[in-house]
Parts: sequence; C-alpha cells; structure tokens
Amino acid sequence: MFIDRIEIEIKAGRGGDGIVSFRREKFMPKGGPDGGDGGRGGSVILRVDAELGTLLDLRYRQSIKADNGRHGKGKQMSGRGGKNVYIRIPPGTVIFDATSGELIGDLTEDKQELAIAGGGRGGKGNQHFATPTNRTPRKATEGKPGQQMRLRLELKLLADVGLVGLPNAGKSTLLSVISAARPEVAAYPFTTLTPHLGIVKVGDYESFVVADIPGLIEGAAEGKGLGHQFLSHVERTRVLAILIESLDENPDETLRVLLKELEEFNADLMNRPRIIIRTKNDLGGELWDVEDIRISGATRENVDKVVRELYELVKTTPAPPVQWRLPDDQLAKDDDHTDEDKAEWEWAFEDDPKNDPDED
Ligand SMILES: Nc1nc2c(ncn2[C@@H]2O[C@H](COP(=O)(O)OP(=O)(O)OP(=O)(O)O)[C@@H](O)[C@H]2O)c(=O)[nH]1
Ligand SMILES: [Mg+2]
Repeated sequence: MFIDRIEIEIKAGRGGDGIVSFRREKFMPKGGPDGGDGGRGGSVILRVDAELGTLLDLRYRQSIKADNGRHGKGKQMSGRGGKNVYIRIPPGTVIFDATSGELIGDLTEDKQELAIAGGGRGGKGNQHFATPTNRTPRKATEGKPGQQMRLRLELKLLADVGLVGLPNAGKSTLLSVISAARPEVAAYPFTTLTPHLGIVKVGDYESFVVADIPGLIEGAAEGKGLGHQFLSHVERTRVLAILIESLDENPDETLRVLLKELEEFNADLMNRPRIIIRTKNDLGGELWDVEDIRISGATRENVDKVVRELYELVKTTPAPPVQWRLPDDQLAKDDDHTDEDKAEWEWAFEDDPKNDPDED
C-alpha cells in the first residue's frame, strides 16, 4: 500500500534525576556527597532509508517515544542515558510541525538524519553542590522532560519527469514500455490509484526517474476524481510530460483543463519545462499544432525518441530549488556514527510495546 501522509506524536525521553547520597566509610558516619547525575533522555531521530517508498510503516502508529534516562546512583555513578529511537522514512519526506503547520525540513538523501526531538538533560547529583560552608548538601536536581511534538510527514516522491494526463491517456502504458515498472494498465479510467516510479535507462550508463500518477480531471482541485493530492508527487520533478490521446477531439480543451489543475495545485508548476505527447498514435487522429511528439505504446512508435527528448530536458533543467533549510545542528550524516554506535540503535517498530500511546 502507498501512504504519503501521516501524523504522529513523538516524544523524547526524560532525563534521569540526580540523587542525594553520601560516601560511606569506616568510622565516618557521613562522608562527602557522592550522588551521581541522571542520564540524558533518548532523542527521536528521523533517518532516510532509500529502500522505502512509502510512509506505510508509520500508518498505524499513534506515537513513538524514546527511552528515559536512568537516575544517578551513589559513588558518583551517573545514570545510563536513554537510547535514541530511530524512525525510518523514505527519501522525499517533508516534515511539518502538525500543530503550528510550520515546515521543519525536507529529507531527500539516503541515510540523512534529523534529530527531531531532543532528550531531556539529566539532573545533577549532590556531588556538585558541596561548598566550604555546606559539606553535606541535600540538594540534587531533577531530569528535564524530553521534547515532544506532533509531526505531519508528507512524502513527495523524487522523480525527474512527471506524467500528467486525463484518466486513460496512456500514462501507465508509457511507463511500462520505457522502464521495468509494471503499473496496471486497463481500458477504464482511474486504473492507477497510487503513484509509481520507474527508472528509464538511456544508453548504457545514464538513466532518469519517471513518476506515473493517477489521472487528473477537471475539478480535481476541489476533490473530483482522485483529487489533486497526487500532484504533490510531480511537484519536485524537473520536467512535466503532458499526455493527450491522439483521438482526443478537443486537445486544446484537454490541455487547458490539465494546466488549470496543475496551476491550482501549485502555480510554480507552470514554469516547469513540459513536453506535450499525443499518445495512441496507432489509432489515428488529427495533428494539432501544439503537440511536440506523437507516440504509440502499442507499436512503440517514437518511444525511444520521446525518451531521448525527455532526457535532454532533464539534463538541462536544474532540480526545483529546496525552499527551506534544516537547522544544521540537528542534522547528522551516516559517517558521524561508528558501527558500534549503530549496533546499539533502537528502531521504531510497529509492535514495540514502548510505543503504546497510553503509556505516559
Ligand atoms: N491502441 C492503443 N492503446 C493504448 C495505447 N496506450 C495505452 N492504450 C490503452 O489505453 C487504455 C488506458 O491505458 P493506461 O496506460 O492504463 O492509461 P492511464 O493514463 O495510465 O490511465 P489511468 O491510470 O486510469 O489514469 C488501456 O486499455 C491501454 O491498453 C496505445 O499506444 N495504443
Ligand atoms: Mg495509469
């Protein structure tokens, strides 16, 4: 199943408390203070896994919580820190604060990480509070709570070319003849219900990624058909391929409808280079002065040519700019961790009882 939008509550661990303790030595009823510090709470960290293509794993999860830090102990022993909990997300996941709606970041690269909620600091043990006038301090501080927030995650697929057209225009057919992807193809509208990605090989060494999305109809912006939410998956493509059937008797009107829906979704899509493809040319149909190329998925006529033309456009068009920046200090890269560290990581799994929403 393809899931491209979820909300989830996340909570970092609380810091452990510092404690009050005194050294016990022979013949000394009360030695100096030796209460240890509490450990830091675990953080919640989002981490990109390029093998994921959906947010499905997080679908049924209400909340994810990292471990609390342990309390300090006597003999100046600090409490153990809580483990960080890592959440796997697909590349192209955009992260929002669900409460304020504010955009937090956009993770696009494999293994990129964002510490989204920091664990609370541990409290201080009484070993720190001795002064010349008070050698037996009874003071220690509590651990601080971990950060907590409600997140909205939205997956926007990363592809170079987006296929846009009315239902039945032949989008999935084109994807299936130019890539190894096998989206369902059928003679009825709305065959494709979720986006599909395919890798298109050009020659021996080059390739680009094409996204096939569900068909668009007039009024999609108001929720008609499958709505226009799937357009978020063409928002980050460099190039748009607009597919219109050769037998369409009013291609001007079809193009107007498609462009209007694109513009209503995101006006920026109007500035994206686009190529207008007439499909199903084996069925005939009149030429139209606006079209760039006619193809047939059935006979493969012009299929190689359209691949080359798309690739030329992809190569010469920069990726749409990222409009936001992540706070650098919250970002980490894979090589910031040793293998031993990684072996200790805890992953947020669906059946993990610790992630039970009712627990604290
Ligand atoms: N004759 C002919 N039929 C085609 C061609 N391309 C697609 N078709 C047929 O047109 C119908 C729709 O094709 P799809 O590729 O499923 O169209 P789509 O644009 O993905 O449709 P949705 O997923 O519903 O939006 C299918 O019956 C295809 O077999 C073509 O080049 N020639
Ligand atoms: Mg389709």
